[in-house]
Amino acid sequence: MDKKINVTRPSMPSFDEYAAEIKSIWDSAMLTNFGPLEERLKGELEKFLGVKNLPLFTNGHQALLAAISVIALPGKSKVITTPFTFASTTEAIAGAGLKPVFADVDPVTYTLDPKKVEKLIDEDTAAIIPVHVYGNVCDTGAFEKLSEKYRIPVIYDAAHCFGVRKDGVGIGNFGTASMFSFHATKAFNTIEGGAAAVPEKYAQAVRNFANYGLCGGATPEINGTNSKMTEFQAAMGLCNLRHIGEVTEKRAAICAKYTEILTEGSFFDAATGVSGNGIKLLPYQAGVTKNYAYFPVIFGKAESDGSFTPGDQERLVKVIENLQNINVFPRRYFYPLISEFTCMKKYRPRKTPIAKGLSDNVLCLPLYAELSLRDAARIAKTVLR
Ligand code: T4K
Repeated sequence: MDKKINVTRPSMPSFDEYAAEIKSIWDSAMLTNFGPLEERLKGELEKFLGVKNLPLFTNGHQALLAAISVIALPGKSKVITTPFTFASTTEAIAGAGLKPVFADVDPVTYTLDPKKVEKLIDEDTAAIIPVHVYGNVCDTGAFEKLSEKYRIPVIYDAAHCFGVRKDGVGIGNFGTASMFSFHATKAFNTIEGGAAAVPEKYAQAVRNFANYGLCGGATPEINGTNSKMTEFQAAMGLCNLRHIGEVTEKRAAICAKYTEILTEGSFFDAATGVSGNGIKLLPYQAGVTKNYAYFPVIFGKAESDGSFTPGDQERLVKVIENLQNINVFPRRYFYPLISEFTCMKKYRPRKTPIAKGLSDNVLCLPLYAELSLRDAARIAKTVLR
């Protein structure tokens, strides 16, 4: 039996490196509540991500909830967002007491379509929450224009976008705020963890939100929760950050191997990711430095002019079966669409056919630094066959 290969496997430092990093916790006896390691990691991440204010959280979901709670326009009830994402995005909106309104996505990048968003903006719109899904960068220019025109904050879910830059600018600088996830399954992890890149005027309130809204005194000025990052999480982050360059290079090499084999023997349009082999891969985005967080494959019909229609469930099911037969477990991120969840029915979601086509036909292949190129080749050949 081949060894089991999951969709991902966390990058970890050596045991000795982590043990050395957590040793100081036994001297300080600070386990949590904004301890010295959390403070150090915050500073190092601000530098690495090229952002000024990055309050850290126990997970990305809580960071998004904090950003929405502090930044969304008060007295308004709706947030326009994408249904093609992980449950967290919509649950953070609902958790902040707001109603998610779903707009469709762009067929090439799978990110929220600003033109479709504009049609849904009304006087009740409290915020727009696009997602840089799989590390594909949203149309930040168009969202900036919408934000200025309607005076609505844009809060990016950048859970998949750790370390991504656009035209040399850290992705956390776009929009009003951006949330990052440092979950074990992400390109960079603090075991669980997350952060919100926010402008100065919101920085203290967002940080306080993680500590019941307390601002040093005994009486909170805002409602909050308890979502502070612990010292053990911060220590893992400090170690993992030392190796991020090497981890990203390994991920890039695996993506290159997948791409090489999956597009063999037919045309491949890198700009759209469409290959004549009946698949669409992530598109190339000019000026964007990737982090190689995910490797989604969409199955469907490719035309020689580069157009692509998602839709080949028979093949998708067969591929999953064949991969499982060699002990490989890809995942259908993100199927079903969030708007199809039973708990979303109460919001009466509108139809989003592009997102639906992607969701029904997507498969994320295993991607993590320790995956060998030999295994990647074996997986890609199985998909092609
Ligand atoms: N927004 C977006 C767009 C997101 O994708 C996410 C999280 C969030 C917001 C929220 O951020 P966080 O609050 O999580 O920081 C996983 C992750 O739990 C989740 O963080 C992630 N997105 C989502 C896409 O995937 P599952 O339920 O698929 O994870 P699980 O436990 O099935 O793990 C997948 C594979 O990874 C397993 O086959 C085994 C392997 N694994 C997993 C863990 C946790 C390990 O080898 N070691 C581990 O410690 O949700």
